[in-house]
Amino acid sequence: MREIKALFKQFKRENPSGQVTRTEFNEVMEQMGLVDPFLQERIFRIFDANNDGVISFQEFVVAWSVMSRGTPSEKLDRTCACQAREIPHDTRSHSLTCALVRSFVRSFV
Ligand SMILES: [Ca+2]
Repeated sequence: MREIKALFKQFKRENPSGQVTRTEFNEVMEQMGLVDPFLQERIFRIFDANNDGVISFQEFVVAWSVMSRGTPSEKLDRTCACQAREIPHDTRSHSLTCALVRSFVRSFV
């Protein structure tokens, strides 16, 4: 997570608006070895709380703090709760997302 934060700061320097686009975010994830477009999309949506296609610094901090607090299980519960609000009637997709997010969260613990 420290690595993401450093990269976000770099983006902020390069982009005075302080926002990270989907393309930029995907580049960050690719640098971390997360190259699956489905996983990239899910994680981007966790961060992009207002769904405007860019991640503001505030959104980044909120998502980051959610994912960096508590036990891995608690992180997963919170992260999946976010996802459930976005895709409430697609339980199979939700389960897959949980599995993917679990892998993502575990990479930081
Ligand atoms: Ca946003």
